[in-house]
Amino acid sequence: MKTHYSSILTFLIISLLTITSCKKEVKIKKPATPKDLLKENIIPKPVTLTATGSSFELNSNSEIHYQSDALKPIANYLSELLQPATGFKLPIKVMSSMPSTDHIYLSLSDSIQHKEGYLLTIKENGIDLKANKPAGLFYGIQTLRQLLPANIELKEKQNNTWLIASGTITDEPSYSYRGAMLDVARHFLGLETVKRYIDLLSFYKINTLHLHLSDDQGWRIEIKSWPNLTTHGGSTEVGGGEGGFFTQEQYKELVKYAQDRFITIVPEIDMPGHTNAALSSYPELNCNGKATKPYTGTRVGFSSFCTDKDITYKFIDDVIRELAEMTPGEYIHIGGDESDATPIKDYIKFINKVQKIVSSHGKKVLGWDEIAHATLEPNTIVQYWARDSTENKNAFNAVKQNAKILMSPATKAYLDMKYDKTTKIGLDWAGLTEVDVAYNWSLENHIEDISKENIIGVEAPLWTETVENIKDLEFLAFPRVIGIAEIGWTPTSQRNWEEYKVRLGKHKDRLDALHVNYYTSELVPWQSTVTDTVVSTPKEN
Ligand code: TNX
Repeated sequence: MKTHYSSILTFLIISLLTITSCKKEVKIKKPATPKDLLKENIIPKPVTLTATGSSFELNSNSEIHYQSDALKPIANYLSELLQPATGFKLPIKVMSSMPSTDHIYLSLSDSIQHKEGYLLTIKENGIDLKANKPAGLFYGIQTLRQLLPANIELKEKQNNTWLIASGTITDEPSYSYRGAMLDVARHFLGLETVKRYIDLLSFYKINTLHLHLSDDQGWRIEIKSWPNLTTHGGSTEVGGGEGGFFTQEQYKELVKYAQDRFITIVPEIDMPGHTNAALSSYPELNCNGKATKPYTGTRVGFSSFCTDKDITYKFIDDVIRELAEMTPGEYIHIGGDESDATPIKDYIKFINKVQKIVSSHGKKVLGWDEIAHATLEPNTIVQYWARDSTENKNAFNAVKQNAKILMSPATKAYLDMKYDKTTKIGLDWAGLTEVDVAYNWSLENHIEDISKENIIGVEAPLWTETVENIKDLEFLAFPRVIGIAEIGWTPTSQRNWEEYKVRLGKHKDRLDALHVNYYTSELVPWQSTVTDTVVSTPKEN
């Protein structure tokens, strides 16, 4: 009997131990909180979205796994992006296949065909992001960023949970060139300002930043073989301020910074007009051999290189060579606009010669649409900036020569136009450009007879006659440049202003968290979802 009791007791103890130890093995999963991917507000709008009605929770146990060493920088970028607001230091690990559970996996796959496309699959137990190239992973990450609560953008640790709606997103851009242009010549805007702009542009999947590096009022890039360009030519700006310039080291730093965010820098040296800063730095570039006076006003069309002198082409060859050596991107922009002080036959000869110089340094030419007067080299791109259809003939000439067009119609894409009569900074020569006007157009329908095959993409220029600092820049660029980003990415058939304005309005929290000094247009239903955690930015303009 005694033995019997003791064996029952032993049995009970063993059973109990087994049960408790088994329990330890079982992972208790919190029930997933439902979230609807279709209610998220992604800009640019992705090509397809499928919701599965649940969510993935990013937490302190999450990890970022990447398929091969080449993807380490992007895994690192994601981990660092998520750290400040979540407080999680998510480990990054190389793993040749998708982990079974709870992690974010970044991989490359030929099943994604577009070189900038991505496929994002979000499940309760993990996130799978695939792309053809690292650029696509970067874009998928920007989408992921927009699926997290807006306070993910804050720099201080937040205490909320980090849910991402589940489902699938397949996405790729309509156009390969999605750009912004910044004029650092009229007012010099330094390294930190340009980096900040790059950060904000990359959030909306813009992939090119064109820097307008020289104009009548200032020369902004160090050229070692012609040092007076910056010591003298860089020392002025509109209004008589002290100007400034990028050293070659700083320029290279910018190129790298942009590259890390999948943005290509396109440097512009504007010529033969818009050249007073160079003409005042080197007398030999003038036909009369005399240096001009520095210029700090805002007129255009009065300056020209001397197109008959050999020294002019020696100078241009040196400048383009030094620039090309520091520029990994395929394009050098040669300006060519508003050359009213250059007779047309000289202008044509000049543009033909300069295209050859650019090709000899292994780069392709981009130029404002007037360059279509010349004989275009096979890969030259023509940037359309006309304000109305009477000015379309340059674009037609370009297409006749089989050149592709970069679309920057002044009435839609010029970020320096005022929003309305009350806007304190900006110009109005191309009209007033409210947020709806800047969005409500499409690249392939803008010029009759110029269709998608002729167009490489879109660029939004910001000329800085009235822009003195980052706050001015942000006020004119945002939110219009966000719409331009969507015009370049999302198929026209999937866009309309009524739907877009609601989505844009819901980016309020993100723009506030990023401290962007955007214009709070009355046409946009700005809507906050997390007012208590978001730091709002005082508006300055
Ligand atoms: C025209 S657009 C210019 C610039 C001015 C701008 C001001 C273009 C190719 N040239 O020189 O800064 O207007 O909006």
